[in-house]
Amino acid sequence: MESTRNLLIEILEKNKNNYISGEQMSKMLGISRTAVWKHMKELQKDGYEIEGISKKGYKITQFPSKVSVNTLQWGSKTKWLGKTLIHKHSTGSTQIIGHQLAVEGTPHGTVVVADVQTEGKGRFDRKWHSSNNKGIWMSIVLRPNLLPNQAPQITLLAATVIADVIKSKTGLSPNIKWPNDVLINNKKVSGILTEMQAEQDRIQYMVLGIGININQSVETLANDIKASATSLRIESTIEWNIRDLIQETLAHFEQAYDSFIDEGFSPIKSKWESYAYMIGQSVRIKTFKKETTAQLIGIKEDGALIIKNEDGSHESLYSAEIQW
Ligand code: BT5
Repeated sequence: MESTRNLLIEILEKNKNNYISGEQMSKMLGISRTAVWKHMKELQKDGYEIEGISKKGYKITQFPSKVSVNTLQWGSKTKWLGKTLIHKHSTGSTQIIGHQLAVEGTPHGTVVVADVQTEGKGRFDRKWHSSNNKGIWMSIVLRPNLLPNQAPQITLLAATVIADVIKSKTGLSPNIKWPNDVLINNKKVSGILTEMQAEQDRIQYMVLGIGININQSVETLANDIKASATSLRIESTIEWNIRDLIQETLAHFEQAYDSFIDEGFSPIKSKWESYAYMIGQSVRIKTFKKETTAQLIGIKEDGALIIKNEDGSHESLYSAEIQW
């Protein structure tokens, strides 16, 4: 059923500039014309706009922007990511659901998406503004066969994926601010929160939280982030299809994750460096122990940030904030 509908969407997408008859579709899908018609009705319920003209056939005029389990799974380009998918209209935080599901044994690649989060979380218990239908608020449960100290690599991988999606879909030029911010024109458009449950030598599970501001206007951004945050709409003046961007992000993530598992971190490191923010420049950096001025040099294979202190010494940081 699901794969028939996926195929149907694929056929409609390929033929979006012309009409395709019910008979052609029934032959291509190996189902009756009545069954084709029933699938069309289901698609329409989920926001696909399909024009049907007798003797000519069907043509899709609008893909849905509405986010639902159906619209995310139909037309999805992933093999394993998001096959278990939970969509909430409103929830405290998708991270909390991700942890609950992980503890209950949900499979690797489970995705939780919300239209609005009432208690979106950043790192160190900071707040993450997640307004209704204005962005991507989602968590991915992963069960990687990695050592706990490799977890930061997943954060960096996710940042390159988000930067890639933004660049390829919108043509904008994102940067990545170590470790977990994606910026456009020096303002934060996306943040990543990586949480995990681990034993000394094994990650039990990770919950990777991704927040991307999509359709906020300057007026609708919360006051405390107006000066520091942005959205794809603010930067491009275009309203974006959130469903499409979620699917795109999942497809890119799956590909990047699989190649990370096969080929290791090197290709991601190079890509990360191509997006890196302020590399080579002097910045203020705050760690738990100190606040200092240092030059950003790059990242290590394990994801640590390499800085050059004012006395010329190099240092690797695993937890720090680069100040604005
Ligand atoms: C982050 O923390 O950037 C991680 C954000 C992760 C959000 C996702 S959404 C899905 C999942 N469910 C959750 O509950 N969380 C994850 P951090 O680096 O600590 O940045 C937090 C800081 O970013 C805040 O203190 C604000 O200054 C700023 N901020 C808050 N909301 C923002 C927004 N929507 N856009 C840009 N900046 C924001």
